[in-house]
Amino acid sequence: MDTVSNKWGIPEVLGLFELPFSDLIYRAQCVHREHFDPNGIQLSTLVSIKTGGCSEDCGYCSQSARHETAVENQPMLSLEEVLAAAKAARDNGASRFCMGAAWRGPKQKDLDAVTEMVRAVRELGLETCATLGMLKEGQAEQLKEAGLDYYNHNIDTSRRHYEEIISTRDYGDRLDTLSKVRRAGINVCCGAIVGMGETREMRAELIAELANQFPQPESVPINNLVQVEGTPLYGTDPLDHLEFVRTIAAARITMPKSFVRLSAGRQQMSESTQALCFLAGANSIFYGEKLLTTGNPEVERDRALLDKLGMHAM
Ligand code: SAM
Ligand code: DTB
Ligand code: SF4
Repeated sequence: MDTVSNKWGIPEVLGLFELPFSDLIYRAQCVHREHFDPNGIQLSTLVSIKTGGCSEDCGYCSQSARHETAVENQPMLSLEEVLAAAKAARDNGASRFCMGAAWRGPKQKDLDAVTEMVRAVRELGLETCATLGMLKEGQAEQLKEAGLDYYNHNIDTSRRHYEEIISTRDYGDRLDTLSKVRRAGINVCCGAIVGMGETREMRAELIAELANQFPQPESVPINNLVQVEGTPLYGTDPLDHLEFVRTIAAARITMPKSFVRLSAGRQQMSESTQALCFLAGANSIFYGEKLLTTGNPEVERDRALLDKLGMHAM
């Protein structure tokens, strides 16, 4: 890292990816142990508060109205439904609750409903996160007012690869919403998806892009593409699992104080790969049988895995 500018260069991040695997994991472990309890993991439950029918054309997404997938459109959940899901998540041991909506961005009446949800979920003692798409002037402030802890908005891929994946918005639109979130004083949750046909260099670029945000995002979800039939990215060559672990390690080393979240794609991973991700510095998972529209390991299986590894929820 350039200690004057505090910036990570792309060759430097690529250098991390190219380390012998043991050296990379050792570095990631050292950094992780400096800032976190290495055996603690945050359990986060995700609920889709509005599903399908999205006007955007993200090539990975089951919820775009432009792709023919098996996902059925559903109107926004009621406050009662969201609260019931949040209570169940808390009773199962989750400490964080993330609400996702298939919107390009929220309309004012949508946002009014979401702010009510945020208030109610927070009253249960859960950390709150929302991911609602692009925000207009003043909307982040309303979410902050309601007590929202984190806003999730991913850069998704490297700048150079972006237009291969999405055409209905650009990288600048993403960065613009992120700066609104930051200005409103909400913690930033910003990460990416890998396994979308990008090169290793592009993975290094996207890690550098995340790490060079100032301040760094407090929360960094790393998703492995869940391939959904009917989406343009269905059938892409899957990413080698050890390369996924390397991506987690690079995120941990470059963003030492951030929560690095092993996000989508866990259902397709062996327990050993997941254990390597924890060793590489991931300290949060999605917990509960469903992500937004796709599957996630069963709660009992995750509990058993954490037990086997001697890890505890935090
Ligand atoms: N519509 C909003 C947006 O796109 O910002 C919020 C919800 S969107 C589904 C949240 C994030 O989920 C996306 O930015 C993407 O990173 C991730 N995601 C969506 N579909 C995925 C898939 N099939 N595999 C992995 N991650 C996915
Ligand atoms: C994030 O980075 N991953 C989550 C959350 N933020 C909203 C979403 C994963 C979605 C996986 C595909 C699906 O279930 O539709
Ligand atoms: Fe819409 Fe978000 Fe899916 Fe893109 S990722 S199609 S914006 S729901």
